[in-house]
Amino acid sequence: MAGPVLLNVPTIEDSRGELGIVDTGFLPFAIARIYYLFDVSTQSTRGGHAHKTLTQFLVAVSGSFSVELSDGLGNDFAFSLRSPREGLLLPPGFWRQLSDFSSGSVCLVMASQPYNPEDYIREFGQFAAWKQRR
Ligand code: T46
Repeated sequence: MAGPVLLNVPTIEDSRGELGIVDTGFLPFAIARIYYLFDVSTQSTRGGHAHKTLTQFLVAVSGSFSVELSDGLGNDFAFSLRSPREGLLLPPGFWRQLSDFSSGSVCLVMASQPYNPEDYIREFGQFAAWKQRR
């Protein structure tokens, strides 16, 4: 899989509102777990870790937040998620920090694997060293 990328989520709009669809085959992985961040203080920062093998798709289903990424090799990426009509496809091997949550925002995450604490690297130096070894 290539680097992190924004994908447009197919939607259907009618007089009642809009419906976003993440159907089978839309993502390049089978969804094994869904979780969401809500009631996040506008001052809070989430993340501060990398995943060794987990692929994710993040959607701001309400409000907005920022995602800052590092590949641990000197390349940084920044995304502003502010629409339920798009999402960030995030491959494994990126340090991430989520911040600038708007009041009432919700970050929905679709993930390729069940929760596994051993998939996390929570210290940036260890992450950078792990990337160098790959
Ligand atoms: C990520 C960002 C965007 C579980 O028990 N099961 C789970 O499925 C998850 C996701 C978390 N937890 C536990 C682990 C911690 O004790 O919930 C607590 C908070 O998790 P964490 O500090 O990892 O939360 P965030 O917001 O920093 O990170 C989460 C995801 O963990 C991570 O995969 O990419 O959201």
